[in-house]
Amino acid sequence: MRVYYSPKHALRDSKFELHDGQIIEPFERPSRMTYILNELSKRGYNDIVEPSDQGLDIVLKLHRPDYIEFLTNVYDEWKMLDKGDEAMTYIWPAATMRNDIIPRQIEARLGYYSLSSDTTITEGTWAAALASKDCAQAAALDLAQNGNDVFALCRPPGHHASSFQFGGYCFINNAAVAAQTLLDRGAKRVSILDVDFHHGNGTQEIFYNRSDVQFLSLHGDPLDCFPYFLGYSGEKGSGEGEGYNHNYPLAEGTHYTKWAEALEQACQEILAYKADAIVISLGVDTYEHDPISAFKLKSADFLDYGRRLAKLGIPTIFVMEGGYAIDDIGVNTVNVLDGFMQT
Ligand code: SP5
Ligand code: ZN
Repeated sequence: MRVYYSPKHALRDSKFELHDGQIIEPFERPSRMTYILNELSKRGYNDIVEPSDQGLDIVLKLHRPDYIEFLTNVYDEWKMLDKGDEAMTYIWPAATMRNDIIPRQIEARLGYYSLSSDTTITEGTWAAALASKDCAQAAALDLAQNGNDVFALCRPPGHHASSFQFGGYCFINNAAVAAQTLLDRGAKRVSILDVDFHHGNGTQEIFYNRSDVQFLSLHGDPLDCFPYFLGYSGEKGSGEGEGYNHNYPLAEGTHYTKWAEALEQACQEILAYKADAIVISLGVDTYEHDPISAFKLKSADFLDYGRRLAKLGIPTIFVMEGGYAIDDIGVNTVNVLDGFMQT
């Protein structure tokens, strides 16, 4: 399986994350990629390609132009104002206030264009996010042209990024970029299956009223788990998109047997939809030792669900999302790919 990867991910190297009332070193850090690359090389995945610049055309079909302009310029603006090293958000348009105005002040705009305070913006963040998106887009082009399954080793991740908000360590929705690229290259229907521990709120929102992309997500019950305010089972899509959104919220502490039952249901929906291609939002933070998540998957379980995904017999792109148990992130990620390749 070919891997798309850019060393430019390392340009995002934030020092601050607000977590449990303290500022800590971010869970989403550059060394995550080192562990995955080491494991890939150990198991013979040597076809690793750095993508070229894919431009912004596809991105602008998914994200609002003012959001993209904001992300392009925000760090320079921040720096000119002589603030700290990283741009941080402290206020949002809460439900009791107006959300139809975009203030001038930079922290207010950071609030307007974000959904959580776990994600700062550093000098290299936008360049890294663009390179991450290029991995997903080049992988999708490869699949569209050659029909081969591919792995987009994206960092920063993407599934929390909505049409106009960053957060949850995400800026551009890489899985959405992959799906849109496939559609633009002739696919009629694309399924996005999100197996990250957290609900893919951004992906859901971007495609909520469309029928050409089916979105399915297995995740920690948002009553208890980030991102809390989306990801409930009653969210089925709207307008044209009604019936094309499927959420499988699962209780904290869920073991593989229960998780695999939900996966089976999602697989049945994908087959009924007759998807031409599948994008897997591959977060391995479902792992039992993940520091910020609460499922109980063991390393061998990743191999098993890789096999189940292969049985669908549909061309597949894996797009890297979360996973913060760094020592084991390589083994768990490559287990999914190996399971998939074995079948
Ligand atoms: C891509 C991805 O996996 N993003 C996840 C972002 C989650 N950030 C907020 C984490 C808050 C976790 N608090 C849980 C405490 C458990 N002890
Ligand atoms: Zn996650």
